Amino acid sequence: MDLSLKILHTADWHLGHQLHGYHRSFEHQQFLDWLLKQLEIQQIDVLCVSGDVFDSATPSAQSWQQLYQFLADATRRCPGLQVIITAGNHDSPSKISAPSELLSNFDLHLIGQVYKDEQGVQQLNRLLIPLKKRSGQVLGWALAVPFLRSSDLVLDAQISDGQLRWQKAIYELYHQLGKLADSVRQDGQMLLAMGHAHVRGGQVSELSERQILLGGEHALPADVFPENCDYVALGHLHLGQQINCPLAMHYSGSPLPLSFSERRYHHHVQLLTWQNGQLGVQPLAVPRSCEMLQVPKEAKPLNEVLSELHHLPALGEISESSPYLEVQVFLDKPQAHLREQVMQALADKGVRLTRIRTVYPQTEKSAEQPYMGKDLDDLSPQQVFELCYQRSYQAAPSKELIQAFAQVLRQVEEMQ
Ligand SMILES: [Mn+2]
Repeated sequence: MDLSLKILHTADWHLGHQLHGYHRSFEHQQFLDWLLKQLEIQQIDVLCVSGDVFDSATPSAQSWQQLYQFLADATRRCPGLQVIITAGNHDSPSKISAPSELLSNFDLHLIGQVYKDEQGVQQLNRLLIPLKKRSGQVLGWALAVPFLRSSDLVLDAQISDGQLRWQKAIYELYHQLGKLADSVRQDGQMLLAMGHAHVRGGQVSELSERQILLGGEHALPADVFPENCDYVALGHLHLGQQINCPLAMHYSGSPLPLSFSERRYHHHVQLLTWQNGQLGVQPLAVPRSCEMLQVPKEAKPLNEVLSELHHLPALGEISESSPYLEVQVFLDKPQAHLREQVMQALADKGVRLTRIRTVYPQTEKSAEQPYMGKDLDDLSPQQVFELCYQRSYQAAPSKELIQAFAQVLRQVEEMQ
């Protein structure tokens, strides 16, 4: 009898995402079609999506339809398939949870938040989900933990440091869940933890993770996850990567680049095979359906840029699969009709212009220098904060102030 369990770990789909105004639904559909094929070919038993299934807390009807259609196709073509989707920081906890009662009847688990009873006591058992083979046999357990907001946690008022208080509460939640799992787990059954967080040591992308974290300040230590886990399936960082720690802890990464800074990522999903108490981990590369071009490779003066653009192949009409293009121009002063000139050069090129990045010469050496020539888009909120502070007080903000800012930023992020 085959006693292996096959799990696909993915995250950060960001359905409904737009890149500089261009809808990504075609690319998402290509990914979902590919994923569906993998579920069939690889005979997957469980699909885990570790947060940020949607790009926004108010997904459009089209985004919901895309998700529901996928779930309908997946369960029809792979009878017995189990799906576990947790909410990320981009998702609305209540919207993700809304259809969960209905969908759990089909072994489709949408976990938006940590459920609490009328007395406000956490119902951790609702986050513990048996991992089943398609035949129905339980071969493991998942701690299906969504992105954790203050309202999900039991915060210890005795701890004065906000960061430590938050970390401790997350540690407690995962460790209580780990114990709960151990109380039901039988010999040879796998334990998988899901999480949507920045774990210390993870490499972030420049732009699209909304840099709520300051130099790792608000990153969680890897030991918040219980040591009895066989695999930690993470979401939030868009670069697929393994965290250097004693546990097998991986970010699957997003299946498609969500900003130009991610254009060199090799996107993949993680194929996990649990057999005889041993775990095999194998990345499966996700094909990219739309190219991301940057022309020139480095900012150049306008005449050279226009010449390079003229030399691009003429691909004709723009379609939903046309490459995206970012143009980089070096200017010594603001240039009138810049966009028109670029658009003219691109008339028959069949590429989608996302943005023109203008770079100006760096004049004086100052604390602002690292930011010179960058657009506001290029800066994280804390960089803007530091810059404003620098301008007002001619000094860098203190570490405490930076931490306080990060805390406020996190609260704002949670409210969105
Ligand atoms: Mn996220």
